[in-house]
Amino acid sequence: MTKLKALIFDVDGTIAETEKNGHRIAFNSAFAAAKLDWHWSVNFYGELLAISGGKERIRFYIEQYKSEELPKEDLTNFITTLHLAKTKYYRQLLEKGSIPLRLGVERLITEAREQGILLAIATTSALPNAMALVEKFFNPDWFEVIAAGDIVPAKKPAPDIYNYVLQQMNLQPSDCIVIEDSYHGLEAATAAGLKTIVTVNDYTKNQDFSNALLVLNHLGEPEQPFKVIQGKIQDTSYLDLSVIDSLLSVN
Ligand code: XBP
Ligand code: MG
Repeated sequence: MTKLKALIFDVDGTIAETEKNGHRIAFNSAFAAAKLDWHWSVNFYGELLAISGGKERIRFYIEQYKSEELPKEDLTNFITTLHLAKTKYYRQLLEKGSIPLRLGVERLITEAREQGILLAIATTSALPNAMALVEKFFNPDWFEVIAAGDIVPAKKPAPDIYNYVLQQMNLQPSDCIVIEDSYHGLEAATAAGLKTIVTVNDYTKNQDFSNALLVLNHLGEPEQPFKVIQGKIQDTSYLDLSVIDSLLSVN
């Protein structure tokens, strides 16, 4: 019988490739609408991803690169307003289908639901963004908890969001597996005592995932096999619950 009780998913970069063609574009649209000549290129945005959270990322950028342009007193309000506009643009991009799910995500979520495995979301992104994605592709009722953004004091790599999910679900870390895409996300889950499978993307593929149970290029499908980047796994082309069970039985 399976030991697993719940799968906890990160959103950005894990459920969908949201960063390059989603959040980044939305930040740039918000800058343009505010008549700021700021532009975050694909490569530069990769550097900015070291800062978790959209509001925190804007603040870092201003402090590092644009400190002379803006009045310090109104900075928090200014960032909040800019980020609200960014959220609006991001949701529009999701609505029009610019942000597809990653390979294997829908299959694994469907299998978990069929087998009575609980589902949860733990993301740094703002709640309206997480909800828009869940509403577009799934149904909020499928998830025991959708934990997002400012609901906890400290964002990833702090473990707060994962501790919150565990509390809300009344589960132990050993009951769950996390699916993440980034070093920050892995560190957050690991610090909460959770075992993590990482599916890398272009922004995260060179990061350190030595704490992960398994590192893949994506979750795979029967006809579109994954590549195993780190870890041992039975001979298969895609990650399903039986593979997760076999991983849990040896780790
Ligand atoms: C995601 C993030 C977020 C998004 C932007 O990290 O860092 O900040 O880039 O989202 P993770 P908001 O995948 O580890 O949760 O603008 O909504 O904050
Ligand atoms: Mg992520």
